[in-house]
Amino acid sequence: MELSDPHGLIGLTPSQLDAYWMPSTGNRQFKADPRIFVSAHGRHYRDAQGRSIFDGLSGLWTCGLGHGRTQITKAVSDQVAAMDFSPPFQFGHRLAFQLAEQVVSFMPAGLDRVFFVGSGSEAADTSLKIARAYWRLRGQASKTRFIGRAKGYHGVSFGGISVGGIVGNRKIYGEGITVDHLSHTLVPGNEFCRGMPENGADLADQLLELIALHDASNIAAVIVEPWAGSAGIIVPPKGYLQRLRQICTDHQILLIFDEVITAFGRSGAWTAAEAFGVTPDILNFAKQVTNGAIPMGGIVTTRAIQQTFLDAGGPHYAIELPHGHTYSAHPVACAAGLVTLDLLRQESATEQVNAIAPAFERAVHSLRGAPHVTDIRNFGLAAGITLAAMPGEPARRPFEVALDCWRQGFYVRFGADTLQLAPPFGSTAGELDALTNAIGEALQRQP
Ligand code: PXG
Ligand code: PLP
Repeated sequence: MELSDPHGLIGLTPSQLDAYWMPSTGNRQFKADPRIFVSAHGRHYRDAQGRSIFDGLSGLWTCGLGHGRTQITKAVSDQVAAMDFSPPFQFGHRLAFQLAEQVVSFMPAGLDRVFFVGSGSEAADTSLKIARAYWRLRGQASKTRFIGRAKGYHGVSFGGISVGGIVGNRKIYGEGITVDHLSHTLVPGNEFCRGMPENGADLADQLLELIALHDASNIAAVIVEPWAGSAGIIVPPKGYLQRLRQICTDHQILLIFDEVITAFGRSGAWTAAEAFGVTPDILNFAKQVTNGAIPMGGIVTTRAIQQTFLDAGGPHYAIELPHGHTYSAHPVACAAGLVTLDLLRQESATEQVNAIAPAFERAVHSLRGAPHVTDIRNFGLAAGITLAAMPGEPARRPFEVALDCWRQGFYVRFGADTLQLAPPFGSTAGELDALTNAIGEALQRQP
């Protein structure tokens, strides 16, 4: 169906459109040409014009189980009726403890203490604060520096943008916290690689150079996404994460994996840590833990790290970790999380992902040779496609292609010079072909 007269059909007045300052959105363009979702079921949204839109990014990497899952909806509405809120500090509710145990059952061995927050950004700050506090409590107060990675995304708080390496997200905000960055692993020769690339494991050795520069006695932690999501699916070279793990262990630096996108199925394993066989000291999660229905995030760490806080906590009634949010372990989020984790297991989400991943890989790599495509990368049920820049406008072409896909009835994510795909776990080969065909057609129309 053609888009016509969007302002007449979206059911919003111009002043309503103006009143809402949308997050990470080109507000001028959006308000001139609004894209409004009104409902979501299964793998499709419906927009204000009544069109069915295939969900090529599972919401925002959140809804791998598909939309409108009745078990989740019911758990949420039952919980909000039974107990809408419970203060998270000094008092508890059962669901938080039950969910913590459930989360642990999805984690690699050794990660068994869960701290809940409300988003991936809060998870990033929580992990960084715990890392610094851990060393201070162990008498190594000079270990305060953090090391992130170029093109990394760790949310939008000051901590997250400091360790993050997406330049556009930080340059207008001034001073952050003190951080160095490893290089990203997009190296020449790895273009159009399916899964993990062969070249680039040695880039982990840059950590040794940063240790030589600052001394490990001044470095608290390294934080990376095991595979980078927002930057357009950057998959670690074979051996890279093992090398990073080894260097961190050798030099007493904590390793934090930001698994906000990669955990709970999308990697074809319950965590990317499991998929790659590398266990961090702290693992951050969010998004898929509630299938996107209610905001929630968290970090998982080891009992040894938690014990350091308990041992240093002073009198028995004292707070050993002065950190937490009003909405930490919100009962409605916990209810959504418990059902989501049950469904992920019942429906064998990782097996679903691994069964459809080869068809997905074929479909996305069929775009090799299409106009403007300079690289395609994939892992599990996620793929990134890099497009050649228009002169002076590197971010324009992905935006134009995504708008063309939207007109064709497909929601795909665009960011900087890439398109990103992360369809729901239950997607069919036919749907994935239709999705990549739509991108192919849009590319053909590009000047
Ligand atoms: N870490 C990672 C690895 C993420 O992907 C966050 C932290 C922050 O989570 P919150 O819940 O604070 O947004 C994320 C979030 C994109 C896109 O375009 C990705 C995210 C958020 C918005 C857009 O790929 N990931
Ligand atoms: N700002 C003020 C004035 C507050 O009282 C609070 C929490 O009580 C916060 C910020 C933090 O909000 P949250 O706990 O939701 O992160």
